[in-house]
Amino acid sequence: MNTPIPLRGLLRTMILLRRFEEKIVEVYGRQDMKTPVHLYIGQEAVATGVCAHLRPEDYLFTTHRNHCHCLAKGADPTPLYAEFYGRVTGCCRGMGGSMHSSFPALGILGTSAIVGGGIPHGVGTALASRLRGDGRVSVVFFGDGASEEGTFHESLNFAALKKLPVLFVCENNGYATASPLANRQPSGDISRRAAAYGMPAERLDGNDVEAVYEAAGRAVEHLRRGLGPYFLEPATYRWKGHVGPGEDWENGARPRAELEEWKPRCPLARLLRRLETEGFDRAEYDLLLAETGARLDEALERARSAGFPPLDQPEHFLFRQGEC
Ligand SMILES: Cc1ncc(C[n+]2csc(CCOP(=O)(O)OP(=O)(O)O)c2C)c(N)n1
Ligand SMILES: [Mg+2]
Repeated sequence: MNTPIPLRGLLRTMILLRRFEEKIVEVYGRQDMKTPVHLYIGQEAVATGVCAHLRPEDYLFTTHRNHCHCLAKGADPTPLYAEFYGRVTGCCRGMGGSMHSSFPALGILGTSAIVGGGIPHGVGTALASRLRGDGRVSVVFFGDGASEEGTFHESLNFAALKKLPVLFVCENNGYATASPLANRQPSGDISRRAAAYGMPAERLDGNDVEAVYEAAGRAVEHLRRGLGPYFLEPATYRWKGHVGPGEDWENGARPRAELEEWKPRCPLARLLRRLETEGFDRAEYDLLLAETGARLDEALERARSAGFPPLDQPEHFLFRQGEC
């Protein structure tokens, strides 16, 4: 790629993603955020590096682990937090919880917590873009577990057949709930299956935001040139448990030593080290952390102080025309 990688912009996004979720960890014990939360801490380089190439009108589909994909696409933190608190100002008006984020103005038409459920949705919007000739691309984020669903194969086959502008991003974090990949698949190489459908498929280090940015750049350019779908398989690791703010070794779901092995590979620390070799000042990083933290504290408080949905008004459940 000839254009320089916007490292500082990527750093700002990664700090936002990390601090957004750290705040959830901080407040979750108060028991007033009732939604289950599937945290993304440790995987931030993937959403950051991919979404940096997207335009506001491009479509994005994600999963139960969706907060950071939405933020990286440009979502406002306040309606996300408000949704987690079940407030009327939430992105689903307090009726969806953290697994169903929706920001139609940002091309996030709705999120499915059914594993693999977002994959055909992204193929559908890509087909719509092709028929309309509107130049939008679709990106679908999903986990290694979703590659075991039938819809994964149906969707990849159809997208390749019709040469649709859809980027499949399989975030291989090595686990589906408490099941390690090695116990579920004969070969851990998911991208080979995508390649078999006749699309470019790359495996990469999902904790290296520069590598993700470059691969996603190649992929999105391929889509925009009308050359058909593209598949990325970034390898990464989630620091928190499958659901909730714990770490999943306490309950025997995975070995603590494995988590400790991955922590030094922190994608944010890695980018910071890289920037420091170019003279980036640590004080600037600390300032960014503090500013982002203060902004998120405000968002959290604004979210928590809003009212609950009017459960006696059935029309509250209906989407207004033009909302999606
Ligand atoms: C069709 C379906 N089966 C099972 C579940 C329960 N479930 C929720 S998340 C999950 C694991 C998903 O693993 P993966 O796709 O790798 O995503 P990750 O949680 O690692 O981000 C399972 C089995 C579900 N939501 N939908
Ligand atoms: Mg997984």
